[in-house]
Amino acid sequence: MRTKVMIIGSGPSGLLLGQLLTKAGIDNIIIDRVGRDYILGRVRAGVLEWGTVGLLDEAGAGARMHAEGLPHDGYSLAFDGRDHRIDLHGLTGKRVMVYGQTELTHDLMDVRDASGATTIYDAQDVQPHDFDGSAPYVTYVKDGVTHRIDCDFIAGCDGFHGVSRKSVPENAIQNFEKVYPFGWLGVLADIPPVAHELIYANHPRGFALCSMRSETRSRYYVQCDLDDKVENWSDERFFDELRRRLPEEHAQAMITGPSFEKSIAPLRSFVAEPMRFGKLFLVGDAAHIVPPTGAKGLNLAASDVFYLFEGLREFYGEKSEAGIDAYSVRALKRVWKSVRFSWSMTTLMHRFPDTGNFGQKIQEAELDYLTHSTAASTAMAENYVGLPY
Ligand code: RFL
Ligand code: PHB
Repeated sequence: MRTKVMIIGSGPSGLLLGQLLTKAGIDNIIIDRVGRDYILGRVRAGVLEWGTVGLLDEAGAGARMHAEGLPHDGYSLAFDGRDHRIDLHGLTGKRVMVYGQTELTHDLMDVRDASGATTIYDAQDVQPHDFDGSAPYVTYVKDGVTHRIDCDFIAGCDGFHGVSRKSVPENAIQNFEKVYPFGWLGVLADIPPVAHELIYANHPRGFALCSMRSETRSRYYVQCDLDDKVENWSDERFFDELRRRLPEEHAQAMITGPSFEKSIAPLRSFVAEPMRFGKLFLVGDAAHIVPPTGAKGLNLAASDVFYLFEGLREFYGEKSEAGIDAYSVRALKRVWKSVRFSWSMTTLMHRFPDTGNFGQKIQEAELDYLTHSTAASTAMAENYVGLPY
């Protein structure tokens, strides 16, 4: 079998790239080691930058998002018992869209199915080969039989634990990493969100976030210890802790109910450089991870896809390699700015084990400055709605 672009990974990066390529008439195959239902069972991102919204529209996958997603013009920073709104739209003229990654992935899978493009699920031992030469190919095992697909390019859209980055010789890649000394415990419950907009709360007991998936489904998080276990957190304990970390008016207004998903995620900043190795491109979480505090992971995956798609379209349409040659440099410039923003929001909002009450006071002073200086809140808002591509 042969295709132009072989895409490893059927998460948001792989599906979005695949759909943009298909719409541009560039033949591609997506391959994933797990199945559709498993991918749709993962609860992850919830906030889309407007650039991501535009790319989903361009891919022809935006209809349900516009019908069911919630455009947000601001969010709250809560600290020292009070709540301060960051007016995203007033400060930047832009807004974000609250729409779950699960829904977005579902929509992209549906448009791909409708396009007739090939997706191979439940493939074992997926391996990219010869990407430093002129004839790359991918092998995989399905139902006990080994298959080979030849291609012009391989897009490694296979997430942080995927095979693409691991296939690059160690001396050709440089990794930058910071692991944070805490995690996020998240719950999903069919209860109305405590407020119409997201609340990011700094509290001496630790960070908390009130997000949502719809008017009737809430997504809430509390900072927890890295070695904590979901089994230690009954719904009752979770909601008690969440309430304690929120300003009184929200704590009192909060409606609780049984959760149907509960999980702990570690927090990490990670970047691999470069993002291109001959005919192999790393895209999205395969190349970089940000802590979720700035809501940037999925949005960075989308901007990588934009740069790579432009490069491939130029290659096939205009026979120019300029775009693919520039991919890594262009993508990394934006990646590092989002890595910086996510790190700074994480540092500002969480309780760190080693900084004590001094650290808490410094955070409160910075939050007070941020929420009262138009210059500082504009800088924060500009990063949150998404820097230009
Ligand atoms: P994914 O989604 O991990 O998809 C990778 C796909 O590759 C497959 N795969 C393989 N396939 C073949 N062979 C192999 N060897 C393979 N290894 C892996 C996997 O099965 C999978 O289907 O990466 P992608 O597409 O780059 O997308 C990245 C996003 O998923 C991620 O950045 C976001 O979820 C991060 N994130 C958030 N991002 C935001 O922009 N806004 C948010 O509000 C936000 N909140 C979050 C988040 C991530 C979280 N967690 C749990 C990590 C909240 C959380 C809690
Ligand atoms: C979410 O809704 O899951 C969410 C929202 C904002 C973040 C992180 C996660 O910063």
